[in-house]
Amino acid sequence: MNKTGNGQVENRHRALGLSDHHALEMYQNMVLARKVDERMWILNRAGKIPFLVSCQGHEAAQVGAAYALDRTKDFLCPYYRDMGMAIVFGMTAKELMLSAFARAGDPNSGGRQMPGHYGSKRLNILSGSSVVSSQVPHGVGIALSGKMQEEKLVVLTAFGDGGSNQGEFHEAANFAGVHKLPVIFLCENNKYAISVPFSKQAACESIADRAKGYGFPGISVDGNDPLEVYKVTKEAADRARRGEGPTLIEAVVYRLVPHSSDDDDRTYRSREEVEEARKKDPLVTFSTYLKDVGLLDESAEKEIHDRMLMEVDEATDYAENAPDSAPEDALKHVYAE
Ligand SMILES: Cc1ncc(C[n+]2csc(CCOP(=O)(O)OP(=O)(O)O)c2C)c(N)n1
Repeated sequence: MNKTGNGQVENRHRALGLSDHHALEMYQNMVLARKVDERMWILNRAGKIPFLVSCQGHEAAQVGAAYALDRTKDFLCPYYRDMGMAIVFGMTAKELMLSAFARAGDPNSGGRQMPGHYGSKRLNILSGSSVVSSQVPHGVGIALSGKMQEEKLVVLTAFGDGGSNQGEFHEAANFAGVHKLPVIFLCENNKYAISVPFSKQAACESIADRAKGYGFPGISVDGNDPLEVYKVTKEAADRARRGEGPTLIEAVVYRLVPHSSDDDDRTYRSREEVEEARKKDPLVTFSTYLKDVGLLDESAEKEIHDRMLMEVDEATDYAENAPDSAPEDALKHVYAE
């Protein structure tokens, strides 16, 4: 915690040009992502939804980064954990639940994609495939198109530490560096690719180091701090809009739950390690910051949690009772008609 000369906690969000309203809204979005995710685990264990990949522990990185973009014209090419980003770009709890239940009304794919494959033409979110890092060259393609059409748009594409070892990432980064494309590569480094720890994935110290080889800046930040992530992403977006090219941001986070609803993380990491990481849970640390600067107290915090929980309850009931996709729609958009 940084203190000013008179002993008060430094108001970091205002220094970044974020109003009090925006700081609270960021927190609310993080809470909503967490509560939707927690409900999805319960629904999965109750046998009501088939699968989930969780955003728990990544919310600050996702919300902080998405806040730094211009939602009226920028694009997201997210990966399966990026629920917080999808929420900031306008996806509702109802829409997320329709996707989890694979209902016809799911705006991501009408129930045809796996959950966590965010996509919405309305919200400028490009649908991805399950192949790790395939969204990265797609993002670079949109950035190229934006540059050619002089649209001043920025694309943010996100992936994990494991994803940063894929050829797609390296080829896309190289091309974007050569052509100075308006793209932000956001690596959410949670230190594991399923069971493989970072030390067995890469010999470099930080994923941010990789940017140097492609001729653009690489920055490593504390991904548990939404304001830090906002700051570096805003700088990257401003750089991109000025025509100065890409930036690689490594947001160091921790995945607080198993890789997916089908994983048992007790086989590859100790409970002590997970408990230690929970002390830096971004929801707790950001709420402490908001209290320290006088924006939040216990009752306002409870009000936000209760309101978000009610939204999740309504979304769950709505999606559970919504109609399934029609079987004849399964091949829609797969083959030319
Ligand atoms: C090309 C490819 N290889 C393997 C997989 C299986 N797979 C799915 S997620 C994953 C781990 C990815 O880890 P990371 O990029 O670190 O992201 P995290 O899930 O930890 O956020 C793997 C290996 C896949 N989907 N695609």
